[in-house]
Amino acid sequence: MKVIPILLFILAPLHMAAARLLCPNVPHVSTAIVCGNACGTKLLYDHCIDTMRHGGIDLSPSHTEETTVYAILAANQTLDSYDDTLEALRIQLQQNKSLSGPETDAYQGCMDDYDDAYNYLALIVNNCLNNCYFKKITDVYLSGMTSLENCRDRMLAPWMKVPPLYPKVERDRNKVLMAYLLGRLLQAL
Ligand SMILES: *C1O[C@H](CO)[C@@H](O)[C@H](O)[C@H]1NC(C)=O
Ligand SMILES: *[C@@H]1O[C@H](CO)[C@@H](O)[C@H](O)[C@H]1NC(C)=O
Repeated sequence: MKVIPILLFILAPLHMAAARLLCPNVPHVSTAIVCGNACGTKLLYDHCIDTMRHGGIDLSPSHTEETTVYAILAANQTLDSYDDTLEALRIQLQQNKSLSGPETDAYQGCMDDYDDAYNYLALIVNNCLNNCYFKKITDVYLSGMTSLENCRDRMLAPWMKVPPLYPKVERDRNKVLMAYLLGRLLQAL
């Protein structure tokens, strides 16, 4: 398991998404504009709008937010989603007496994959987005997405019984994809 020590210094600023950021030269736009710019398909666009609605953003065309706020919101929701999956993995490992050996290994491996994915994403929120530092965002996102895909592949192994956690992993991949697309807008500025 890879460790990323720098990120450990703060988790509190995750809650700053609600406060308004002031990153220089970042445009303030409506939800429709930011989602239109980030997403190349109608499916993703609708998913983006849902993410913002769920985050409590005012969706009216006249309401604008700094693009960073949207990116933090999507990343923050993804972290919450990862937490939910990690908890479900923990419950399987601790309470499910019918897991086979390979299934136990797969779930244990996924715990490590998710720890990595979580750390990469926390790094993005704390060190990049909350610091108005956008240069490395897509690389870090891609590393985190690779960790999730490792877990997805474990879930798809032939010896896995209809894996109860597979839908959560798929949900998380959709969420992190959205957060990545919004982060990419910032890196491209
Ligand atoms: C994301 O933001 C919400 C609302 O501000 C907060 O309750 C939640 O704890 C945050 N998630 C994380 C992982 O910090
Ligand atoms: C426990 O693991 C078995 C084998 O993978 C699975 O079929 C079952 O759905 C799991 N039970 C719960 C409560 O998740």
